[in-house]
Amino acid sequence: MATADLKSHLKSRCEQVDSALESYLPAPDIRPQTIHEAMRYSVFAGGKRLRPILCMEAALACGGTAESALAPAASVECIHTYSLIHDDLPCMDDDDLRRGMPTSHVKYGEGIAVLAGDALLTVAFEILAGTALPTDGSYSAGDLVTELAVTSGSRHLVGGQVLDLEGEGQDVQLSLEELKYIHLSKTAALLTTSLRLGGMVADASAEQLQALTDFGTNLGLAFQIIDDILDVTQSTEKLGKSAGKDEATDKSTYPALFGLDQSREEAAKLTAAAHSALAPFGETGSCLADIADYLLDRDY
Ligand code: GRG
Repeated sequence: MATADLKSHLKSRCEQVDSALESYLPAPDIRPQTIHEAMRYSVFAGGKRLRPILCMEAALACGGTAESALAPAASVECIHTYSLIHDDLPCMDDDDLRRGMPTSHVKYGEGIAVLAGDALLTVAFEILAGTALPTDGSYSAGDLVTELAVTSGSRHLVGGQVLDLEGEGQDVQLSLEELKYIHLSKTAALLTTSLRLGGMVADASAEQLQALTDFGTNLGLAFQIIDDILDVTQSTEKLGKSAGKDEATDKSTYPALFGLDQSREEAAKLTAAAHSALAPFGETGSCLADIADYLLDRDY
């Protein structure tokens, strides 16, 4: 797909995701209003909606419809937004800006920010549990919930954050293997699960689910390297979050360990591996392939 067409396709997917989120999230006038406003504040602050879009495109690639994946798509965006809110807290990365807006704790205070994250984490499972699945399909709502729970918990998202916290500080230099492990847990796991949930809704075969897993793993690793490159090369204004923070905090990243050129080469190699993983889909995998290229070339 030409870049302009892909951009307009992604924009219309974003609109679908936003209207699904609008309908799934508790209304802002439900008591206690503050928490529902705070949940919506962070969810609708912007964001690329990458994870929900991958979920929908994976469903299409596996022969289903993008619309049938809207519930899991909304649920992974809730998990992602929760992780951003908590990651920005003073006890974690201590950031004031996210998605171009003041972070949740700056706007609502730390207590409400913690609770908004908690509430998004839990509503994600409520939304996911309500997914309509093919009646004669191979996957149950329990399979979907287990998939998201394992990825969100101590073995992946939370676990990656633990290693990230432990790896902070001037006297700690992470090895490449440790860095890759953090990237797999913090970034690649949720991208992969987004794809797999889309696949499950479309009753994917074992081979298709494995292909989505391989695609998501390579895409996720590339995505994090690009994210770390952008932290060095782009402005806070462009990114909508504090730029230059990794260098300022002496964080072990790909660019810090290997420089920008080698990091770009590695991201390109991983993107090529992501493409190869899509082979079983043939032409139906072309949108996922285009998204991988688009993410490699992104500037925010
Ligand atoms: C469980 C508190 C907690 C954290 C888990 C996922 C995570 C660890 C922390 C979130 C912050 C972070 C740097 C995650 C790495 C993945 C990443 C680059 C996220 C940014 O994702 P984008 O660019 O964000 O898709 P938008 O705002 O566009 O949705």
